[in-house]
Amino acid sequence: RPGPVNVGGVELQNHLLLAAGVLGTTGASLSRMLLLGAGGVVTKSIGPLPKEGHSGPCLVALEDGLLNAMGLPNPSKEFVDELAPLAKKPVVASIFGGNPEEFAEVAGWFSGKVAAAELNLSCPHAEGYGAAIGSDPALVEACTRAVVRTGLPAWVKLTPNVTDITAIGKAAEKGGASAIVAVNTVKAMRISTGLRRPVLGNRYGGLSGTAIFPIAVRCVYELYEAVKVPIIGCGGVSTADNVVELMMAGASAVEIGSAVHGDIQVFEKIRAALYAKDGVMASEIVGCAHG
Ligand code: RRO
Repeated sequence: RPGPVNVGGVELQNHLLLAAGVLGTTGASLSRMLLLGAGGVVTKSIGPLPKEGHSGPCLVALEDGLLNAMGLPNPSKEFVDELAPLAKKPVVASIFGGNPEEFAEVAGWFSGKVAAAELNLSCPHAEGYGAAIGSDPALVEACTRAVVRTGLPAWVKLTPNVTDITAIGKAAEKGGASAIVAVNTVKAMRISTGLRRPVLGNRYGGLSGTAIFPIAVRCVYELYEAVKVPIIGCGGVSTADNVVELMMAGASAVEIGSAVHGDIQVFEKIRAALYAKDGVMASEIVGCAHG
């Protein structure tokens, strides 16, 4: 079993983190996930103004994943108080904004209160936010730099919904990112044939879960060849073998989201399997599928 794992300027309890969005809306649920085996936790994304989110249905379970269009619901600055009981814990604040100034403002609220900021430049259905910014290398670089100036390590979460994810990763690195998180959800849609209308209130949204795991592997593999900063894999991880596979592609740590919906014990289970016997030898396996 490893001691603390340092990734992207954050000391984690192990290589597994709770992904943004899932169970990250209260301090109590974040604390609980740390007690249940997560090595670190990422909050639900917080933005410059309170936001209600989209009208429902917002979350639909599919055969092999989840389809969501929550619509960035968040209480904005008020959320900072939720994290007071978690001081010194491996908590990462997911943040979003519509421009570099807004990113800097929100990051400033969390500066000194969390271990890092994760820039959400990747929500697939957020007009003016998320992937709208995260597909433009110049904006990615500027938003990253604005957060770095607040003093927080900046993790940058990328969208898979671009032609060349390495160009975006390089822009984040140029802006001073401490780590790259790959990936957010895949833009997707389902239609109810019975109701003759889209299943989501917002019509389209983001697909997560097992269905997107191969996309995460491909993105991490491509990024590992393009950047030097650590990569944190995310997308459809539900087993210890998935964690090892993403590490072989190049991930230094892994985030888990949808699998927590089906099984609150998933961190404990994966951790037990991953560190059985001699434990995962991250130093030997990270990136070993290359070359
Ligand atoms: O809130 C959402 O609808 C949402 C966000 Br902010 C995100 O980054 N990714 C996603 O699938 N949904």
